[in-house]
Amino acid sequence: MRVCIITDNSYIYDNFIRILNHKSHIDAEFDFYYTSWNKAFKEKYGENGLMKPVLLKNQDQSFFDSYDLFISLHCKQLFPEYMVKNYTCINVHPGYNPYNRGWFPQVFSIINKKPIGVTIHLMDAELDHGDILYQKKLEIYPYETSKDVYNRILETEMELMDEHLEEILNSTYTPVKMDSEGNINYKKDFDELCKLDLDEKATYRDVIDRLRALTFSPYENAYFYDEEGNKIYVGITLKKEEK
Ligand code: 0FX
Repeated sequence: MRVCIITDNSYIYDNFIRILNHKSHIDAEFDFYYTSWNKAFKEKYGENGLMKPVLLKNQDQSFFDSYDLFISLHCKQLFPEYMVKNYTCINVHPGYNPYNRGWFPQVFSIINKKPIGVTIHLMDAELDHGDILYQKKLEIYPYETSKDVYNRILETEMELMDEHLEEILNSTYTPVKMDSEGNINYKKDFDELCKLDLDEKATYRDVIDRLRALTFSPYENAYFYDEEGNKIYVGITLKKEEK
């Protein structure tokens, strides 16, 4: 069988290759693609290396017909409706569907306390939607920032892929419908969170949660403007006492 993997995340690409190297019994050919506008990948992998650029909406039927399975491992592109309706497409999503689907799930889970984790699901035409194949919930600890939680999510994604790859390739899974539509966040919701209103009244608990949800070095997320109009970025450091 031929499998098309599309990823825009280096950690995931490197670790997925490592997983495949340990599974020499697998009888499948894998082609790897990144999103053509991903500049970092273009610089790293060029046009004709092991990874190739692709723009899914510009591909013709012969491209899609040449694969038995498509897997999105943190792909920047939305898969076209034609593709998800006619081919088996699987998404590895850094969130616990149906909660906080969409943009940066752990950021929203730190704040709204909805479950976080990893979901591997069949794709349909809606965002981070479709029958669930595998899931793992993770806890968020009070001393963690968005980055700490995200790093554990990535590790868990790779663990789930390692555990279930053969079943995914052989379609020996049992898809389960989402029990509700859950909720969805967009980039504009994240951008709103980043704007701090210095006059807003809140508890320390809420302020610490908001700041840790937005702390992800080297990104500059939360900010306010000082009286001279300077934009001041804010992050937080949390440290659990060593016992
Ligand atoms: O690999 P990924 O998590 O994102 C990719 C795709 O780019 C994205 O479109 C897709 N929805 C996702 C499943 O896979 O990497 P990232 O660099 O976009 O984000 C990783 C984390 O970095 C994010 O959870 C929060 C943090 N971050 C990212 C950006 C761009 C920030 O805190 N601020 C930012 O401005």
